[in-house]
Amino acid sequence: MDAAEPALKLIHTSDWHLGQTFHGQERHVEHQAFLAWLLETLIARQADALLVAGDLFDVVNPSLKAQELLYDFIVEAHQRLPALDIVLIAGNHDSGNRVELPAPLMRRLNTHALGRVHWRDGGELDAERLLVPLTDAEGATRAWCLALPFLRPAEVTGRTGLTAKDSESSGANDRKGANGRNDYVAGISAVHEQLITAARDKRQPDQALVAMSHAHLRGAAVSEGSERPIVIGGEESLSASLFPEDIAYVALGHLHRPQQVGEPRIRYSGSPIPLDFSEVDYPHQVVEVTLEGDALAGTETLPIPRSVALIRLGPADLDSVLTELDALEDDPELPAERWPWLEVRVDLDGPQPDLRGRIDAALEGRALRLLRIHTRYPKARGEAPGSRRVTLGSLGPQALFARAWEEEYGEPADDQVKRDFALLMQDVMDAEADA
Ligand SMILES: [Mn+2]
Repeated sequence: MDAAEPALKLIHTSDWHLGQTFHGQERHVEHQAFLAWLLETLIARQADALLVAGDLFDVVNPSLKAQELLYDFIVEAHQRLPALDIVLIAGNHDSGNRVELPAPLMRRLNTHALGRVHWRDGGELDAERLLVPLTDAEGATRAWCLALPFLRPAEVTGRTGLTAKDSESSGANDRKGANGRNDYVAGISAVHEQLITAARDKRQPDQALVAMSHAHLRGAAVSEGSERPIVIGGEESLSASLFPEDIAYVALGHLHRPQQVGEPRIRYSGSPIPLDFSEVDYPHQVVEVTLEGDALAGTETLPIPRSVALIRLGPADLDSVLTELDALEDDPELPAERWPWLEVRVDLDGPQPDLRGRIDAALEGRALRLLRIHTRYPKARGEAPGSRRVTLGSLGPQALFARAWEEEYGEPADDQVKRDFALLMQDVMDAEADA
């Protein structure tokens, strides 16, 4: 190890989902608390760069308030850490165009926002604009960030020069059709390869390569409550072998649970706040990445304090749930905007007209915010699916579609149909951005 060269320090985070509404409630306070903590952490850790691996916003048309959170943070981070490089990529929830709109302004703040990939006339990737230099406190380039925004199928499929390479999958393409998954996977893989080749050409000795991607890697654990599946999912996910050994670190976004994929240099940082009640059971975190020369020296996970608790009661019968509720400790000193979010899950034998009233009565005077009552009728199980009560809010669009399909055709939708539905849904979301 060369003692003369201090290490380069990066903080990796992703899936902020600024502007998320949670069963109708806004989460600005939680995002604000996270961003304040992040700023102090960047300062305390003397970070050289911040990498945000996609899903900056929750929707393609974020509210002004959500945009304010992001841009206020960037300005303040630059004021307090003028040497900090910030790299942002668009995720599948983001509009690539929107993320890039203020890019010229952000460059003045050492911030690089990559929302789209561009193509040269010859059909090959414009890799140059996706290669961001990461500099140390003296301004010397110590690493190159390969900042690859989320790629929509329409951006890579059917593109000459992208799919030809992957000959093994071309046979399956005949069967799957022109927009089949293999074209998409092969296209994404080729984009990664072209970007890595360009980065290798550009790097000087001792400069590290750091990749950023918003993608679903094979073998990683999903959180079904809040991740909108990338059109490809499960078996069609990408292989970690896309990132060869000479990439010192891979900063991934998309999956909300923090995890490494196979090896410590390939990681999901996970989302900074739980985006669903199913995501409360693990510590949310950012990853501190230390590079020495062109190699990874180590990673450390930094737990993010939870500013608002998420509490889930039940599932149990109403009396048990009310007892559980009574036993909960709340803090009347907390400002109302910090009161815990509460989900109450109740098993019922039949209609219970005063359900809401009894829960509300139990909550009277408590420093708790009821977000949702989820009811189940366990005794009705085993009857026709239609007799089971579900609310629209408890089903995502995918699950709702799957149920409707099964009811209509009497058999479950196959993978191709589910994929086509996901593709259509992404198109609808994207069209909203252009509207
Ligand atoms: Mn996400």
